[in-house]
Amino acid sequence: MITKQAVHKLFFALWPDAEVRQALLRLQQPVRGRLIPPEKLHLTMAFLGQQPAEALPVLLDILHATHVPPLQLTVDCYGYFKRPRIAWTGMREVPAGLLAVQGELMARLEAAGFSAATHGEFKPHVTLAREAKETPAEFSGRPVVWNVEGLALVESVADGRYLPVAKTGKPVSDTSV
Ligand code: 2AM
Repeated sequence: MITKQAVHKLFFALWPDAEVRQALLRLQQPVRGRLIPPEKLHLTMAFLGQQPAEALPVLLDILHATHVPPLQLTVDCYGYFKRPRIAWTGMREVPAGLLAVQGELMARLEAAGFSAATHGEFKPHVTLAREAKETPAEFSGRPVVWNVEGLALVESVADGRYLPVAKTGKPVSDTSV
C-alpha cells in the first residue's frame, strides 16, 4: 500500500525578535514590489526544501550542535537579485563569524546527507520584496543593529506562513510588530 508521506518544507534562518523585525520593516518602506509581510522577515542560512518527517530529529540535532557565538549584524545596504527580482537588505561588511556559522551549518548538513541550497554563493540577505523593482541605490537612514543569539529551524507551512520549529539562544519574546 502506498501511504502519503508527511513532508515539511524547511529552512534554517536567523529569526529576528520583535524589535529588529520592526526596524527591518522601516527599511522596507522605500522598496517597491510584492512586500514580504513583517512576520515573515528573516535571513536564510540554508534552504532545505521538502523533507520527510523522519528528517526532523536529525535537523534538530544539527540546529542544537551548531555553535552560534554572539554576533552583531549591521544591516546597512540594499541589494537586488535580478533574475528572481528580489529586493533585499543586507550588510556592507559581513562579519566573519556569520560566515563561519553558515559554513559549519552547511558542513553538518552535508555530513548528514542533506543537500542544502543558498542561491549559489552565500550572500546573507533579508528579502524585503519579490517581483520587485530595483532597490534604492542609496541607503538613507539609520542602519539596523541586529544582535544574533541563535539559529532557527523554520517550516514554510501550506497557508504561506513561516513557523519556527525550534530556536537556539535566548528565547524570542514574540514576532508581533
Ligand atoms: P530568500 O532567502 O531569498 O528570501 C523560504 O522559502 C526561504 O528560503 C526564503 O527566504 C527563500 O528565499 C529561501 N529559498 C527558497 N528557495 C531557495 C533556494 N533554492 N536557495 C536558497 N534559498 C532559497
